[in-house]
Amino acid sequence: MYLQQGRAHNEAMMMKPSPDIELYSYFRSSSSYRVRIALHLKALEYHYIPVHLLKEGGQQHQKSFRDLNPLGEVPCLRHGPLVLSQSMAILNYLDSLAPEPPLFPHAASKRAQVVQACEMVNSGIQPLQNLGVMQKLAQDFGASEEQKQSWSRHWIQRGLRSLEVFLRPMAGIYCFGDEVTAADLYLIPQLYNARRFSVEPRDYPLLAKIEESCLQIEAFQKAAPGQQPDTPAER
Ligand SMILES: N[C@@H](CCC(=O)N[C@@H](CS)C(=O)NCC(=O)O)C(=O)O
Repeated sequence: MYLQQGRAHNEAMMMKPSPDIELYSYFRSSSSYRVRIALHLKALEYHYIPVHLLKEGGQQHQKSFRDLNPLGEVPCLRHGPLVLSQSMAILNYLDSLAPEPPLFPHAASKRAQVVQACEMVNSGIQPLQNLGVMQKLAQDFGASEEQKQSWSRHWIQRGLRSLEVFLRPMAGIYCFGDEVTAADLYLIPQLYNARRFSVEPRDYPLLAKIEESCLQIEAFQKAAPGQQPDTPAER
């Protein structure tokens, strides 16, 4: 009974767009890319609000944006009075708002493993090569462009190597079996990002195969950095 009610509610939601969702995003931001995939997978309509991370000294540092996210990072999602940052919090919220398809498995052990894979990217790779870290390395330690690239490559390669090993026993066509989970939403943007630092996903055969499967899904295609309202004509 409750299940049926839940499903009916969810179906009604799927048909009814949620134009009151606003996503503050930057086309090339891998963390924003994760949330865009989730919104498209769940067929939730949203307003895209571009935050240019480089223009005007970085629009993420402007007061109007810091009032939303004091950390000055995208993504940031607004739904009515609720303002959320941190992709993990946002994905959890979206999973409650529109439970189908679920991003996190219900079984506790599987759910924890999916979160582990997400965090291997979210804590173990992305923050170490984030824009603010790169800028600090240059400003305070005089790191050259080449040194910054080499630094980033180190953390990306270390993280992807570990993910390749961790996911091996669990993977199917996606990170965990044959259903998309949040782990895929963290992996695919990180592989996009890896290429920007000349790390080739094909050096990680399992991850490359998962990427190929994910990129066949429309939601991943629509969320891609090349398809956003703020994607420049020439990059
Ligand atoms: N853990 C955060 C990471 C957010 C993050 O680092 N966003 C980057 C873009 S991918 C950013 O806004 N960087 C701006 C800066 O470093 O100044 C999340 O999952 O949302």
